[in-house]
Amino acid sequence: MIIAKAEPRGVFDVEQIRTDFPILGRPVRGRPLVYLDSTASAQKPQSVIDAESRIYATEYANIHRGLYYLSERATERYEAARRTVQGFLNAKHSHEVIFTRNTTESINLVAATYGRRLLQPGDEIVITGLEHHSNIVPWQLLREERGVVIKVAPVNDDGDVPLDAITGLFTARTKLVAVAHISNVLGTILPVAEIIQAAHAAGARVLIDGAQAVMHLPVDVQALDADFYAFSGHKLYGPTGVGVLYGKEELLNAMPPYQGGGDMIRTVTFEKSSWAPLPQKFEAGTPAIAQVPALAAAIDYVTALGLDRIARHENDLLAYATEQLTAVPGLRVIGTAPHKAAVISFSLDCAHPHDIAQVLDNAGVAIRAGHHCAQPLMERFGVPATARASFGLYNNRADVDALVAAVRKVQELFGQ
Ligand code: 7TS
Repeated sequence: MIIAKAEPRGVFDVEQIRTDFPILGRPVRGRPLVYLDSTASAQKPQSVIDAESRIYATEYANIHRGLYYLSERATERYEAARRTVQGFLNAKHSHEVIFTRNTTESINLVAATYGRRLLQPGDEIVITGLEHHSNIVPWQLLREERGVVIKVAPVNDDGDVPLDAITGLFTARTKLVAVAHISNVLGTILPVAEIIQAAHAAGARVLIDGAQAVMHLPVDVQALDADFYAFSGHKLYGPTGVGVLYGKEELLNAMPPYQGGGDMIRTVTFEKSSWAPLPQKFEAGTPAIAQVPALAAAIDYVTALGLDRIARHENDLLAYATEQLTAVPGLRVIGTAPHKAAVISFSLDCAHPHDIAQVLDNAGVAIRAGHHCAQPLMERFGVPATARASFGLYNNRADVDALVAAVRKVQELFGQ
């Protein structure tokens, strides 16, 4: 008899997982912490905290330079982490993984090198109306310097950007398409595989801002055929101060260095310098020596849990939270696209988002209120700000219940 190998149910033990995150055990304002701001930055499991402190305690020295034991060990850890990221993104080569400070720096790197060297005045960059400022402003700086043209694909009332809203902007001058994989405000998941395919057919390169994607779904840069893919460690349960830029080898080789300094050169004379090969060419100066291996520990952590299972857990929370919140009178959910990650922006007709966040904070519930570094998107929806609850792998239904109870309290306090 053949027994079908069923997907184990209930093995995603969120209560057990929560014990991996020491901060979730601390009270806030005398109440258990309900952390619903993972979109801004995620909390860290003990294994990540340990990985970073282990480097300082046992294996710390500057990398790539010292011909002695500790420096060799630290260099090995750093380069092993690069291979971990390579595997995580399924990049073809480890030298296609560049360590940066964060997503912001990864995008600025592309704008300052690929943009400055390879784009001409009049060339067009297509973005969407739901981008974070870090995928808007670098292109505006480039526009001031190089005279490139920025075109913006509109967001519809659901918070979606249909494929044809993007491809409809393509012309013979379109050279780069730079889009978020997932919106940090609305949770909308953009059809990046289709966007990349269409952009390539139109002769354009594509940068994906994956800051909000890598923690919610598996990413395969080769299957996507992405030209550039950027993310931050701190949103992926990893340390602050380290981010990643993936770029195709041929593109990275064609690009000039981003910053000049130590580690990125082959030879230096006062007349002329030459550059180190990838990835060093883009990693000038002493990098995040202790944080990079801790990012690898974060990747190991989410990989062991399984991104598919994390996504299922978060989708369950999203559905539950959406149902509960929409039952609150006067509450408007902003962002109702069919494909969404576990991020809910909302407003109440009786209270400003800052008031909502403050009342929730008194109940120990941490949410974000503001424009979320997406001011054009706020304008699109005609609101100055939203309240935003976002969920990570460690959130549970009790967190949703606490959120909804606190939102109902806002209604009581501010409503008629
Ligand atoms: N792109 C997206 C889609 C983001 O959500 C963010 C940060 C960034 C880029 C920039 O990431 P950083 O690590 O370089 O700062 N988003 C948020 C947020 O939603 N609330 O705080 C930061």
